[in-house]
Amino acid sequence: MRATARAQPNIALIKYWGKRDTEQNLPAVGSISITLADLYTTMRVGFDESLSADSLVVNDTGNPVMLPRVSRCLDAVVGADRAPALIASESNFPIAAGLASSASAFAALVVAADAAAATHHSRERLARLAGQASGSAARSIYGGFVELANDDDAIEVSTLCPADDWPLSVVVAITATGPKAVGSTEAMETSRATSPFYARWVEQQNDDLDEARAGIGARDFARLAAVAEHNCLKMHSVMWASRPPMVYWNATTLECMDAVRQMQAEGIPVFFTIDAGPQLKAVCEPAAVEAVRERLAATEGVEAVMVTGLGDGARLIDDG
Ligand code: 2P0
Repeated sequence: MRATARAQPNIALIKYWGKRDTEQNLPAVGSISITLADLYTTMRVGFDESLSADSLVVNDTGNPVMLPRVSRCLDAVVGADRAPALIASESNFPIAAGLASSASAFAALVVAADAAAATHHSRERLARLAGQASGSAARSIYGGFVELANDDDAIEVSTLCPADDWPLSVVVAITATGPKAVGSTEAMETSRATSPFYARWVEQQNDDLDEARAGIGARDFARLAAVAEHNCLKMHSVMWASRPPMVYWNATTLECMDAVRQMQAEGIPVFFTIDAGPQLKAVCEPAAVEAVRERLAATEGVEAVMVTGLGDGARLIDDG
């Protein structure tokens, strides 16, 4: 009745922003992401009839705030009549700072819970269960370039291209640590309800998905770079025009963006993307990774840089 799973965060190149059903947590748009290799969350789940209630430990500290969401996710995987669970998670990167820690956490959680309770759900079902808990978590069930298709009343998640087939590198510039001011769930609802650009954002998403899919299919870096930067800045425009406005960037985020622009002008194959937090993620061809790492590390205000390749989906690492 115990199992441990590991999952990596993913970074969306074509972003998920907005929900069409908050009850089932269904996204309003499809998305395409890359699953990372070297940042990860390890999640241990043990069901035990002798416990009186669920408990959650995150990085060695009790976390009652996240517990209800985790308990609901376990109910969805195993059934509400399950035994209480002891859940412990550890991440090797800053959590709740726009690095998609909820994605790796919930992807690892559903895989661990499924093994611990021997429910034997399919991968597709595990992706839907992870997505119910946190939309982006559905994508971390799979590795490489992953598409979350938003069709009918369900989501379909699949790998477009395995990590080894187009091995890109990612340099994450940490510009601030600590939790963000507004969580994504709330921020998306504010955008849906108030941003004058929201309807256009939803309307145009399939065009961006088509373009990104074509770029990935052709392994065309410049084509993917152009649509990914466009989609990222469009999502942030939706946020900036919301009421209240949501600006997740800081001055260093902009310095990093400028550094990427300079590298592009020098012919270095790199592009940026930014999520609901101040970190900038630079995606580049592996031959350029050292130049990109050095340039971002030397950018004023950058606290740290992390370098990673692309990796596999969530998996069981211990089923005993
Ligand atoms: C993404 N983000 O596609 C986008 C880009 C942030 C910006 O998915 O409410 O934590 O739990 O479904 O998955 C972050 O949102 O939101 C996110 P919920 P989630 O990666």
